[in-house]
Amino acid sequence: MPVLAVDQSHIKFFEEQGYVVIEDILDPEEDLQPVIEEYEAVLDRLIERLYAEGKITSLYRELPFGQRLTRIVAETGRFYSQYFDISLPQSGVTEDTPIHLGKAVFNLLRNPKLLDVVEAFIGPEIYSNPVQHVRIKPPEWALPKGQWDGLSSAVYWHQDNGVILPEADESNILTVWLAISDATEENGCLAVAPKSHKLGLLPHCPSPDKGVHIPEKLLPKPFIPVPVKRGGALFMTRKTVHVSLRNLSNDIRWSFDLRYNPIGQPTGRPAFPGFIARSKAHPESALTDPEAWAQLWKDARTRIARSTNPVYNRWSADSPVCA
Ligand SMILES: O=C(O)CCC(=O)C(=O)O
Ligand SMILES: [Fe+2]
Repeated sequence: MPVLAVDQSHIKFFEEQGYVVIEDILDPEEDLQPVIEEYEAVLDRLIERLYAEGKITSLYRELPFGQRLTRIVAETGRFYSQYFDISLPQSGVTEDTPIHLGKAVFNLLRNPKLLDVVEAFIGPEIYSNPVQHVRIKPPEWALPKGQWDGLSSAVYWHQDNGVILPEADESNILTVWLAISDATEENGCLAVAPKSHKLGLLPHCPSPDKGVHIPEKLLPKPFIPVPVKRGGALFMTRKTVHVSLRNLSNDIRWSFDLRYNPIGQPTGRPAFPGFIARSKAHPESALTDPEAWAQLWKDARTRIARSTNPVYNRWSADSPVCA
């Protein structure tokens, strides 16, 4: 029997502090390598297209993944986050908005070692919440100047509860921030405000160059950086106040932020598809087919593209706290 990565001391710390890091959940070779290889193919296709369009001067085949991505971002002055992301953007969705829906990612979302740990937090009826992203962040020097993109730039202070709809305010959504590369203070790991999950939902302000964020004057203090080694994860409640630090290193910082909630609870983004990842009561209800998962997202994309983009945000920039 493999040893479970989580124990009662993690759960107790999480309940008291609002976050906990658990290392060595996933094996870099067995669990992460298939995901990395899938993304290498995504980057290959993107680079070949950019080269054919004359937007870059080389295919950069000799460079490792992180340096290759960094190079094309720096050379073209553009973000490519949406080609890699595993969710749709919150605005401007068209029938061909890129999204990555590969089998290795689906297997990651339902990795049994990961779900064993999730089960220790939220129980055995586990729904994969569609509020999920991959963030492959190039070094800050390489990013387009004067532009902000939540998947590539540093993210401002927020609670995850603040970026979903009120329908999910009572849902027990667990954030699982999984490190694919070692996340350090230098390359932009997250920082959290311990015990901030006891403060309730704080006011957030929407802003085009900062995303939905908590205004500075309302921030709980102190905060502490939370490095995570690849294969480990930071777990947070939906009310834990957190931020990501800037990537001041010379390589990418790669993470997935996944969310899970007990089956039946609202996800906070009803226009997006989640799925049953594990059910002890009805094991046969779990989704196991990667194609079916990909199709759920493609259908959602078609639906959104043919109507108006839903609103995902409850906050107003006109609120006095945002002044
Ligand atoms: O990875 C980041 O930079 C931000 C992640 C985040 O806010 C989250 O996982 O909820
Ligand atoms: Fe977050």
